Amino acid sequence: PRRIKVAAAQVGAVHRTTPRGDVLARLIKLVEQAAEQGVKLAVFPETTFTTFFPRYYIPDETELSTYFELETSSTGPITRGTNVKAFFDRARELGVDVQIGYGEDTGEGRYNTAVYVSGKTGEVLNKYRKVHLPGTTEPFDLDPTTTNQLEKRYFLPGNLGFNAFRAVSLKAEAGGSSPIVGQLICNDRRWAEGWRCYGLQGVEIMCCGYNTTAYAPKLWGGDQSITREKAYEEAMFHHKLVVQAHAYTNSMFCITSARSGVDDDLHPLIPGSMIVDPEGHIVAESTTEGDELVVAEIDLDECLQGKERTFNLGKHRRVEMYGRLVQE
Ligand code: CDT
Repeated sequence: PRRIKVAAAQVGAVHRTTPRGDVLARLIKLVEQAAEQGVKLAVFPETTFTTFFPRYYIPDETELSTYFELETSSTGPITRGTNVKAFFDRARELGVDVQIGYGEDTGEGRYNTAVYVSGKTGEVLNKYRKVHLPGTTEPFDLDPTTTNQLEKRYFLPGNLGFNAFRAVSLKAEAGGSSPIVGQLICNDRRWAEGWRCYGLQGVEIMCCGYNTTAYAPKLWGGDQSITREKAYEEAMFHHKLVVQAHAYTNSMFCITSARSGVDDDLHPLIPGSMIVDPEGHIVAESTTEGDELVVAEIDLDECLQGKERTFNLGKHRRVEMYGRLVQE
């Protein structure tokens, strides 16, 4: 067996005015809880250090820049601009691998990014920039109660592709063979293409943080009189549907981590942080909308059945029929 204890580190409400120091203290507490429970990998949400700012129209560049970490290396650690180093230092002290999402500013472009950092060395083992940016460039309206989705305004589409990597930091835990890991960010999980790119690289653990609004009829379209309860139910249903289905058809575990709760007392986000196995079953899930560590011990050997039989991609795919997938 290749058993590893992993966690989804769900993070509850973070308001536009919440000081970063407060957020960091909460994140550090989650890492400490993870270490206490013997967790070796903790996956944090998308844009974890701040509120989910793309829901706001922010014309003031001075404010907008505060939601980003300034980084000039495409693979290097988060080094400048803010105080997030304390989080990575603590994870390293405790020996916990972390994936965490944040707004990345390279000086030339801004991206919705997640890094995977080794708990053994503090090195960034991989960086991923969100490929599928949902929403619009212009706000639906300027009503402060409207949940906008301005990722296309604030970010460039990710340009690093879907590159799997070996989490060498987890080699010993994984029976001497480092787990193959993939990264997605929020809306990416709804698109089969990214999952398949990772499936083809033999990924065993998919890490995916998200901010999924629980009520935004202007974003979704359709019935504008939908109740809050129904919208929440639908958002949870689709989240689980895509994660469970894609984990199954690509024979991999998936750790999904929510930024949840009601931001600014106005903008609800679904929880639903989960650990899903390669047969598509939920093995652990969050029970609150607040900060919560969702823990499970997983055995990577469970990927083998799917990878070698039902979804043996080398054996059963018919690539000569798939040309349309890469046409405009
Ligand atoms: N952050 C993010 O990508 N959110 C989108 C909003 C909903 S689009 C139906 C998501 O896919 O969860």
